[in-house]
Formats: sequence, C-alpha cells, structure tokens
Amino acid sequence: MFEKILIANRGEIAVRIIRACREMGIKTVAVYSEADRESLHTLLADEAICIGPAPSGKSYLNMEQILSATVAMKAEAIHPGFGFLSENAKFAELCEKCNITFIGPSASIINRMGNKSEARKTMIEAGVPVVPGGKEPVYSAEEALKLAQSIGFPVMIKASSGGGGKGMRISRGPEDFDMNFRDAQMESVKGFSDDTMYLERYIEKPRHIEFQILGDKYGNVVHLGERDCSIQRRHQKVVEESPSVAISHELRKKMGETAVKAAKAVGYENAGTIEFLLDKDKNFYFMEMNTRIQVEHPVTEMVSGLDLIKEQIRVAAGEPLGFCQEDIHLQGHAIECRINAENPVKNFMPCPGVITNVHTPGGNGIRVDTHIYNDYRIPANYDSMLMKLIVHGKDREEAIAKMRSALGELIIEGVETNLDFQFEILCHSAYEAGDTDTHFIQTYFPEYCK
Ligand code: MV4
Repeated sequence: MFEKILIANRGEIAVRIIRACREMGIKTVAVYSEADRESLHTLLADEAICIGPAPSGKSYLNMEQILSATVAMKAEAIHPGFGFLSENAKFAELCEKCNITFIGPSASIINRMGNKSEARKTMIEAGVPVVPGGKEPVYSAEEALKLAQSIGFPVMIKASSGGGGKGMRISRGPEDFDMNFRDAQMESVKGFSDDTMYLERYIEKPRHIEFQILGDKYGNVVHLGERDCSIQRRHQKVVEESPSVAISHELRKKMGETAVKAAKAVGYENAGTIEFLLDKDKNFYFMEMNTRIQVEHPVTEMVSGLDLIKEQIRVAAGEPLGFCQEDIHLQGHAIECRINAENPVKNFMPCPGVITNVHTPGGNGIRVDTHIYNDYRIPANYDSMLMKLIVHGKDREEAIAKMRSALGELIIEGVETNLDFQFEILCHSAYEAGDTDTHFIQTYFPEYCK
C-alpha cells in the first residue's frame, strides 16, 4: 500500500480523500493556491504545499508544479479528485513518466473516452447500445446534413470534445440544420480547438441514468447500480439519487451488465461511470463514460456500503477487488442535494463571501460532505459548491422525509445559497411522484429558467 498520497484538488472532495487516506493509515499531502491557505483541506492534511496563485490555471491546473510538489514531498501517488486534472490524459501520462501512480485509469483510456465520437465508435464495436446515429464523425455541414437525413429528424449535433452542453445543438429539420451545425462546430473550435462533430437521433425528455463501475488491474469489473441524475440546470446536476424510480430489477441487471461490458471493452481500471440516456419506452443508450470519481459518488456509497475512494486507492496500489458482482447488495435509497453559494433569484449567480454561521444537520442516515466552517472565506476563483447533503433511508419515501428534515435544519449564513430552491424541489409533488426527467426544472420551476 502507498505510504503517502498527494491530493491534487481542493474543497470538499480534497477533504473527503484526506479522510479516506487517514482511515487507511496513509499520509496525506495537500496542495493549495494562495487563495486556499485557510481552506479546510490545507489545514486537515498531514502536510501542505503552496503550488501558486489563486487562478486555477496557475495552481490546481499547473501540472509541472503539482508533479514537482509530489517529488519534493515524496508522495508515491496522486489522487486527482474531480474537475481540474482528473480527466487530463497528458497529466496521467506525465505521472506515469515520473513513476508516480495516478489514481485513476491509464492515460490512454482517459484519452479514448474523452473523445466522445471515438468512445461512441468503441461502444458500437463492443455491442453496447448507443443512440441511433452516425458511427463516424463529421466535419462539414454538407456531409452532416446527408447523415442527419438518413438518421431522421430531430437530431442532436454534438462536439466530439464537448462537455457540459458546450458544442451541442438540436436540429428539428433540414431548414435549421445548417445554422445549428455551424453554431455547434464554431463553439467547439472556440472552446476545445476541435472541429470533430457527431450526430445522434434526438431523444425527447430522457432520464440521465449513470452506472458506477469499479475495475482492478486483473480485468475484474463490477457495477454498483445506478444513479438517477436527471434533475439538472444548465447541465449542472442539482439532485441525484439511487436507485432510480424508473428502473426495475430486471432493467438494472441488463443495464448493469451493459455497463460492465462497456468497461471491459476498454480494459477499464479504477472507478468510472457509464452514462446512459433512458427514453420514455425504457430504451437505454450509452452516452459517455466518465473516467473519474464523481461529485455524486456518495449516493452509491450509501446504498452499497462501500467506500469508493478507498476502493480507488486499493486498486491503484494493485490490489484485486475484494468482491464480485454477486457480493454486492444494494440497500435502501439515497439522495444527494448539492448546496451551492449562488443566488437562484439572480440567475444562480455565484456568491462568494464569508460564512458567518454554519449549522449542519445530523442524525441517523444523514451525511454532510463539506469544507466550510465558521468565518471561512469562499474564494471567487473556484466553483460554488459548498456542501453535499446526502441521506439514506429504507426506501425513497423515508429518504425524501430525511432530506426535507435535513434541509430544514441546515443553516448557512453570510452568503446566498440554493438551499431554499433545493427545499422547493424536495417538496414538489412531481418530485415525490418520481416524475423527474431532464426537463424537470424547466417544467416545474420555469420562473428559475428565465
Ligand atoms: C442528448 C439528449 C437527447 N438526445 N443526446 C446533455 C449534455 C451531454 N452530456 C448530453 N446531453 C444530452 N444529450 C441525444 N441524442 C439530451 C441531452 C440533455 C441532457 C442529458 C442529461 C441530463 C440533462 C440534459 C439536459 C438537456 C439535454
């Protein structure tokens, strides 16, 4: 096992990783920017090293600085968390070259799955269902229109390097195709310096269902069930839960086996997520693979009883998975609400500032993952997520009741948050009924979508 791990991240996930390491008897090194001297991860790690100024480009994204810090502090492995360098194939490759273990899949897998049209092609060849559409990428509006006509409208135009909805457009017919294709491609060139596009049939009001998978160095892969992350706002997840109300035991088995097949097709190692779109008729389609630990991993931990960060560290150190698919028993129902420093009535504008008072809920089945504390100053340089409130109940009804109770108890003062918005969602009859597709917020909270 590793003796010392460097955590190349900040905020609640850095704290989460430090705690897992400490429980495993592994020493921790935090890296921090000049804006994060007083951040909880900096204070909580065994050792901490400043890696540069506040802007992430000069600190948390600065590969040379992070690698130098790892060597200087004599850490054997880097946990990248999520965001920042977590899906940067070049960084994973540099780690490999420096003889530092990158806690995640290999650089070549990150590269292959980060290219969405290549991932799609890989899955087609592996016999994994994908959204009907083209197998090869397209580069010009003319060839794309021909393909769109053979797929049938409406179509989704997507950038191969896209993410977070960037470089993505719907085309409802040949009349609007040219403009949408050019817009999407321009956005992709601007954002990712890549003009590679691909087309899929547009699925109306799908659910976003993702399967957690875990693989070791010996070809063993298991899935840990699904998370329903359909409640999103501008491609940012707001509420996540497991299991999904839309998935029967039989469908879970089928989708889970498909997720494992997808992971095995690329020789996947470490924790990963297979994202599917689920349509109204319960057809499911591979959409993307995420090659990192995700923000919403705690909902899977709550229903599976596993610690995903510890599992990541164990498999990265070369240990085989200590269980097989039959050993995994998913129990009860978990929900996560993301609490952000933002103002829902001002278009969810981020609201950095000083936390003047925080009171966190607790009790049976309540988990709080956060890095905030009284008098903590939230820097304006990073994302606005302050806390993840996670609950676990025997069934969905109990989990909802626990989340309402926990949200009601939570106090965060000094900055605006989306706490009241989360409470409104959890109290909505459509949420209670499980009527939660990807248009949930637009449909039931149009006043927040202006
Ligand atoms: C789709 C789709 C419908 N049909 N693809 C959004 C972000 C990117 N990861 C993929 N996305 C979508 N792809 C086809 N062929 C609808 C979405 C989509 C969406 C997906 C998951 C969660 C929320 C969403 C919100 C709007 C659109």
